[in-house]
Amino acid sequence: MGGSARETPVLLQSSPQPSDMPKQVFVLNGPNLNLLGTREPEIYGRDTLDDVRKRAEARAAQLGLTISFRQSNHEGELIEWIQEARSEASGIILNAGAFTHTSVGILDALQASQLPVIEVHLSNIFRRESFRHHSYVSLAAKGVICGLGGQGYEFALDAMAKLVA
Ligand code: CA2
Repeated sequence: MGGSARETPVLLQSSPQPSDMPKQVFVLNGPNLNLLGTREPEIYGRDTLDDVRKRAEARAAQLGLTISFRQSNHEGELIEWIQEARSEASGIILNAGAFTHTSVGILDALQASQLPVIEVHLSNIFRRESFRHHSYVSLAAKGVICGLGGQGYEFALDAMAKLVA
């Protein structure tokens, strides 16, 4: 029955589910990276960390990701952020600065997070002093990008978008 009567379309509207929401990536920066753009431009370039952050945010938006971009000079604070990422983020992009070469604590936190990790360095650590050739972070990283300056963060986001898709 009902012949020509049109059925009223029912709009099924559900509240946003985690899978509909943009995925968040933590972009964490370690000691002295707040000095970027002020000294040693021949090694680290002329961009400030704020310039790097703005470009990373723009790339993340193109990729449909949100980022939380942070810097700390304190190992414990970086470890707390990595622990926070377990519940708040889908992946971690990390330039641990000098802690890269020293911190088993950061390695343990990354491994405990079970999140995809991409390690970034502005400089090519393999063209520098031998103590920079070893990275604890690499043991927990899916991949490493180094030597490409601030652009490395954008490449890391491109890769992370695929890893968390
Ligand atoms: O190349 C990188 O991104 C590093 O992670 C930077 C660290 C260094 O200890 C690592 O071996 C490689 C140092 C960051 C210090 O950044 C400064 C920037 C401007 C002026 C002084 C320090």
